[in-house]
Amino acid sequence: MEYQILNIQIMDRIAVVVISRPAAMNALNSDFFSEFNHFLDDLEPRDDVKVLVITGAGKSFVAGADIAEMVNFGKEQGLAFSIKGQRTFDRLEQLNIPVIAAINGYALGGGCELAMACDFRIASNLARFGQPEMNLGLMPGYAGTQRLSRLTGLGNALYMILTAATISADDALRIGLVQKVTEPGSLMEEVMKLASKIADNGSQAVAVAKKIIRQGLEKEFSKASQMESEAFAKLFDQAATKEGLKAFLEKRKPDW
Ligand code: CO8
Repeated sequence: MEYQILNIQIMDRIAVVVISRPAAMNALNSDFFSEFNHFLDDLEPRDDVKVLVITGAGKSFVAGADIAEMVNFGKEQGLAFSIKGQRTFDRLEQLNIPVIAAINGYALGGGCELAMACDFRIASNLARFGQPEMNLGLMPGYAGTQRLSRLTGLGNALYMILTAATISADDALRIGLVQKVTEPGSLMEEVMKLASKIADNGSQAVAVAKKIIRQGLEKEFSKASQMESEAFAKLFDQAATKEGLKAFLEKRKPDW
C-alpha cells in the first residue's frame, strides 16, 4: 500500500510511525484508519520488530478525530466511525510488542485516546492533552471515557472530559497520564533509548508480561495472580528464559 498519512521507518528492531496530515493537525480520518490497519496487518506477523513508537509530525501529535469528516454524520455513521476507531485502538493495545506514544504536541480528543491505547506515553514539555469533545457538543468515542478513568482515576477523567480542559505535559505527568516529560529536542532520543532498552529484553517475557498486566486489570485479584503464576511457570519452558538466567550467572549479555 502507498501510505499518504503514515510515514513508517523500521530500524534496529524498532518501528516508528509518524502520523502526518499537516493541513488538519494530523486529525484522524477514514484514510488514517485504512492505512493504520494495513500497517498493523503487516506488523503483526513480524518477529523482527520488538517495539512500536507512534508520534506526530509538526506541532501536533493528533488533534482529534477529523471534525470536517464528522460534521455531516448521522447516528449510523457516528456509530460506525466510533466502532472502527475502537477496534483499531483495541488491536493496537493488544499487539504482542510494547507500543510507546511519543507525544510531540497536541494530543486532543481522538489523539489523546490513541495515546492512551499505547502502553505508555512520553511527552515533550510542549505537549498538550485534553478531551475537548464537550466543546463540540460531543463526547469521547474511541473508548476515552474508559481508558482515561482507568489510567488517571475517576476524578481526573470526569474533570478532563466534563470541563474539556486542555492540560500541560507536567499536569499530565502529575495525574499519571504520561510517564515522563522531556525537552522538545530530546523527545525522540529519550523514546528511542527506552525502546532499545525494551528491545534488549527477552521478547517472549515482554509480550507475556504486557498481556498479563492488561488482562489482569479486568479480573478479580486472586484470578489475576493465578494467571500470573501460570504465565511465569510457562516461561521456564522457553529457551530464551534459560538463556537469560544462564547469562546472568555467567556474567554476560543474553544471546536471545
Ligand atoms: N479535525 C479537522 N481539522 C482540524 C482538527 C480536527 N480535529 N484540528 C485542527 N484542524 C485543522 C483546523 O481546522 C485548521 O484548518 P484550516 O487551516 O483549514 O483552517 C488547521 O487544522 C490548523 O488548526 P488551527 O488553525 O486551529 O491551529 P491552532 O494552532 O490555532 O490550534 C488546535 C491548534 C488547538 C489543535 C486547534 O486546531 C483545535 O482546537 N483543534 C480541534 C481539537 C478538537 O476539538 N479535537 C477533538 C475532535 S472530536 C474527537 O476527537 C472525537 C473522538 C471520538 C470520535 C468518535 C467517532 C464518532
